Amino acid sequence: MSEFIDEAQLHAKAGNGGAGAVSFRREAHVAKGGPDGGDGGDGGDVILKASWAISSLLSFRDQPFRRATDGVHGSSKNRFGKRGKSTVVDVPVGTVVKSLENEIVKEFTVQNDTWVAAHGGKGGFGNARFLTNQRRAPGFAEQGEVGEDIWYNLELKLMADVALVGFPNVGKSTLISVISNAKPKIANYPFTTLRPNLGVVKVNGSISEYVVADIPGLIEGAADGKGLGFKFLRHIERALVLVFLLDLSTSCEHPPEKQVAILKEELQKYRPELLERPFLIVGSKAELPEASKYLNDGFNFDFEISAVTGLHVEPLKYKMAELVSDQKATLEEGKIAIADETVFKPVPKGLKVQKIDENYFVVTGKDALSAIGLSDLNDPDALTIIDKRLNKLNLNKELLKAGAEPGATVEIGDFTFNWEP
Ligand SMILES: Nc1nc2c(ncn2[C@@H]2O[C@H](COP(=O)(O)OP(=O)(O)OP(=O)(O)O)[C@@H](O)[C@H]2O)c(=O)[nH]1
Ligand SMILES: [Mg+2]
Repeated sequence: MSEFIDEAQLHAKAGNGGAGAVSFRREAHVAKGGPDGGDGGDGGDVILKASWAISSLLSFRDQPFRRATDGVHGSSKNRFGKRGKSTVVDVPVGTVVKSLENEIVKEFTVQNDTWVAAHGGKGGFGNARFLTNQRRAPGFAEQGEVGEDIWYNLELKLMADVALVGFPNVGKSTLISVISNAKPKIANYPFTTLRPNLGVVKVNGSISEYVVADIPGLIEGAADGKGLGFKFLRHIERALVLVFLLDLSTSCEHPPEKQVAILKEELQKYRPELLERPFLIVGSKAELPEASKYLNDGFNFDFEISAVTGLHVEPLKYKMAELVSDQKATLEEGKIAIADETVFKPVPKGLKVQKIDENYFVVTGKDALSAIGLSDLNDPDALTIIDKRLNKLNLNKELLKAGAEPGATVEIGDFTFNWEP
């Protein structure tokens, strides 16, 4: 079934945190009042949310980039910057999120499940936060943290929402080719389709979409193994809606009424529950003159279509969407589980030391970058704070482990210094 896996990439960029402000109160009789620089706001997150309304990853293939907005900088008079707005991105239930190294980081198995794909950066502290007894006039503030910026691989095992069931050569593949993105082989002889085709149907742009399966034609005795269709009946077991496509031309050996009776009987023999699903009775090739014979003899069709001329194809498409969404609405949460195990892999944080050259080291990692994120790196007080923070992150230990010697050049982001343990 591997050909039914939908794949796409997601590039999630969360908002950056706003910077803290450096500001001093203005008072009539004091040259420089106390610090009153407010904090920056946090950046917004990029959040994924599972939704039945989406059936494929097509929208990510069109455009993989999803971003949230930045936090606003703090300002004077202790005014905090506003938080950035988070972005909620709908993904189909059944989506598996993997890192670029192909490790599973999240699976969406139930409706409305949410997960943060990229965390917004924290807003920086304003200079008011750095006021101490010894430090009356801190001349620096914290920069906002950079929001996470991460690529993911997305995978989805496509499941049919609607199955087209019919005798060979009735036009199933032709129909799926005009309503969906599937491009199956079409030919005027029975058993053209040898394997199921899945196609995604988009209705109203991308607000609602569903997956249609075109399976090989069924014939009398299919449930007992006759023809090809039997092998593929299992593909329609999970379909929410069935469409019986009946040939109105003279090329089928049975009239439509007989066709549907045989099809239902075969499904009944295979798995009786299949007949409890909502279904539509659709006449195919309705534009042919010979079709009028059946259309007037009292048998009731839900739709009489022509995939070739497009007759009634649009209303059929909408009706299928309606039945699918009704069915999905009644589905219990958590009915579909794709894998037994869910592995959560935290996004790398902390600090990492890499040796670049003789006694030259580069430090990366989110926490290390945050630690040096102060506005004025020449301010001695600011340097003391950075020193304390890096100590807390065990920078000294990590540098020793990496083989650094006193005097080594150490680079963290834009900040370079000579290391004295
Ligand atoms: N006149 C007319 N011919 C159609 C229509 N739809 C399909 N056909 C023709 O019917 C033949 C069979 O079409 P397919 O779509 O391959 O039929 P199928 O049901 O997928 O057939 P199998 O894969 O063999 O089960 C082709 O020659 C199509 O061009 C239609 O609406 N009107
Ligand atoms: Mg076909």
